[in-house]
Order: sequence, then C-alpha cells, then structure tokens
Amino acid sequence: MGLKLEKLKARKIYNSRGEETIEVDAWVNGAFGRAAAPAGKSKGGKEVMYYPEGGVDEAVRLVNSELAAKLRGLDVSNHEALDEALKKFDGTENFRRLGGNTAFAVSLAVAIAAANTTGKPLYEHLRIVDSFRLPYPLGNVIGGGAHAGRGAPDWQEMLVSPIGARNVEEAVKANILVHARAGKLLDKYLGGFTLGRGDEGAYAPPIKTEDGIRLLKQAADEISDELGFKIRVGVDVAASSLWNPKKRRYVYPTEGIELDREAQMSRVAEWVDKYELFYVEDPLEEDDMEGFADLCKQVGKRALICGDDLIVTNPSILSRAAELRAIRAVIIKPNQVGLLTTAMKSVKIAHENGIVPVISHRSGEPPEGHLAQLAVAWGGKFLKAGVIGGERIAKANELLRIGENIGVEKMVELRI
Ligand code: 2PG
Ligand code: MG
Repeated sequence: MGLKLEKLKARKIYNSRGEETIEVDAWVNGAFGRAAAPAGKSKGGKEVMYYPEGGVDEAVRLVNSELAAKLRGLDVSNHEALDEALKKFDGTENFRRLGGNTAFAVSLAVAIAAANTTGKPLYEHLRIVDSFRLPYPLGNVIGGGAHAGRGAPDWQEMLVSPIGARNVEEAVKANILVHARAGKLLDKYLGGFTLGRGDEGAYAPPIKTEDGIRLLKQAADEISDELGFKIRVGVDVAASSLWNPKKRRYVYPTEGIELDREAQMSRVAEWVDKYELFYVEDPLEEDDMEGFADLCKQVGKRALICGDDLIVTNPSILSRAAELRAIRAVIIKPNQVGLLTTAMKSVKIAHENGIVPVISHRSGEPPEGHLAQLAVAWGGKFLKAGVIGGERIAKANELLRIGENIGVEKMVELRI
C-alpha cells in the first residue's frame, strides 16, 4: 500500500546550549514522528550549511510554506525517495538553500513516523545490519577546547568507554561511575573544584590536558578494578580548533605553548603509550590526511585513530581516507551531511573497509534519544554521546531500552 507523507510542520525550539534549532513534526499514514536537529561548535570546515540565510526562522518558514506542500503525498516507504526529494528541493551542493539541519530534522521525523505506522522501532525501519548489536557508550568526562571557557584543557575531550563490559547495563553504569570518581579526583588534585562542566557535561577544570588524561586514567582504572572489567581512556583532540594556519602551528592557549606538526604527532604518539589511549579522534588538523596516515602507521595498532572534522561524514572523503589508510575509526554525525541516507552510505563504506563507525552526538543537542536507535540500526561500534546531562543521558537511557528489546548482553564485537 505504501507509506504516504501526509503533513509536515516545523517550529523553532532550543538545544542544550540554548541556541535556536529546528524541530519538525511529520505524519505518515496517520502515524506521528518528531525530531529536532543538533549543532556543533567545533565544526569541520566541509560540513554542510546548517540553515539558510535568515537562520532557523527562515528554515521554519521554508518548511511550513513551501516544502510541506511540495512533499505532501510522497511515498516514503523507501527513505531514499524522501532524501532525494530534499536534495532536489535544496538544489545546492552544501544545503545552503534549505539548511542541512532542516533536511536532517525532516529526514529523521519522517523516518520515525514511518516506523510508527507499523509500531516497529526506528532501528528496524532504518536497519542496514543483519542482526542487531549494542554499541559501547563512549563519553567525555573531562574536557575543554571549544566546549569550555578559558583555562580548561586545550584538548577538547577526554573520554572513557567500558570496552570490557558484558552487557549494556554494566556499560552505561560504568561511565557514570567513572564520571563521579573523576570529579572526586579533580577536587582533590585542585584542592577544591566547583565541579563546573562544559557543553557536553564533561568537567571543565583549570588544568593542563596531560593532567586531565592522567586523572581520568586513574578514575577509569579504579572503577575498572571495582567492577571487574576493562574501561579504557580515549581523547578527541579536535586539533583543527588548535591549528593556526598562518603560523602553521598548533597553539595551546592554556599551556601557553605552540607545537609544529611533528611535535604534535610525537605528543600524540607518546601519550597513546604512556596512558594506553585506545581512541584518538582528530589528532591533527582537518586538511592533513597524510599526517593521519602517518600516525596510523605509528600507533594505529594500539589506538583507533578516528576522523571527525577530517571526514565530516562525507562518503567521498571517507573513501579517500580508506584508500590512504588514514583512519581506523570514523565519526558519523548525520547533520554534518544533512541526510540520513548520506550518513548511512558513509557507515556502509566504513563497514566495507574495516573502519569502526562511531555514531556521535554534537555539543549542542536536543534532549532526545534517537541517536541510540541510529547507532543500532547502522551497526555502530560506539555511541559517542557524553555521560552526564539530560540531553546526554537521554541517549544512554534509549540504549538501555533497546537492550531490553534485543537482549542486554548483545554487545558489538570489538577488536582494538
Ligand atoms: C566533536 C563534537 C562532539 P561539536 O568534536 O566530536 O563531541 O563536538 O559538536 O562541537 O563538533
Ligand atoms: Mg570531534
């Protein structure tokens, strides 16, 4: 019979950072779906435009007065048809007419409504995997960079993942316990700490990056011993935020140092060994794919070198990185490309090339859990969604609900 898109309605709401964002309601065969778009702060230069000129207000107007009428009656049984129609409506190569966030919110809201017509969960509706598995939660506990104020660590995120957990309940709990322990250790180390946090619920203490990594490793090791399974530490350097193209150096404002490319690479390699980092995202600026490949050669056996700003979820950039063996993992953020099916294409390329897909939140998030559904639908090995804060915990809670459906012990297989 087909699935008919009956109605779309957009409005302006606010994300976790208090920024304006778009939310879309969709009706398909009488069933309802709702989704809002996230937003990044440390954005990759090649991400699509989030909104048209005129911002969220103009995007809302476009949906309600033009797009809704254009798409009314469209058969959305195949999600590709909807995304093609969105692309055509936009007509530009970077979504500057409609906005990538507008397209993302429409794409996701319609997928949710379509899934709801049968009562199936979203992860079944958008599935690209044969059997469902649960990703390991990857969450930041201490951070700085673009997500915090002055004096916080220069590297953006110090993360943990309970890669030895036997089920999703243990896994979610472990990250929360490490977060609490890290707060205690920071308080002790600093002789008093407000427990102030940055945009993603990670502590934003006045310390150097290396001290943050050391303290987080201690917290992770302690909780790991108490729980009896491995919890490992990783980082998101978000190196493009440190890179000064004129000086051709990585500038560390908190440490007051500047590193050239070689020094930056040695620092990453040294800390991978010293702190047993299992995951390093964006260790170098986004135009240095060769540097990523060099680092992969050096430490890629021990650590997942991951591309975020480097790849921006773009299928062609990802294919090139796969050819060059520049990365071992890739961040998937659907709003970097605007459409679910484009993100899905990147996930497939990752799977085909043995690259680990990490389905990821943004620093500005709506307080909803859909991202966990996408991670399970696409076979994501990690769900990078923070640890603490309503909009972060919403994703962890959704993962627990999916675990209840498919079996809490059905974790993905990891080889690191
Ligand atoms: C990142 C993200 C999410 P932002 O760099 O990985 O943690 O940050 O959404 O600001 O790009
Ligand atoms: Mg990143």
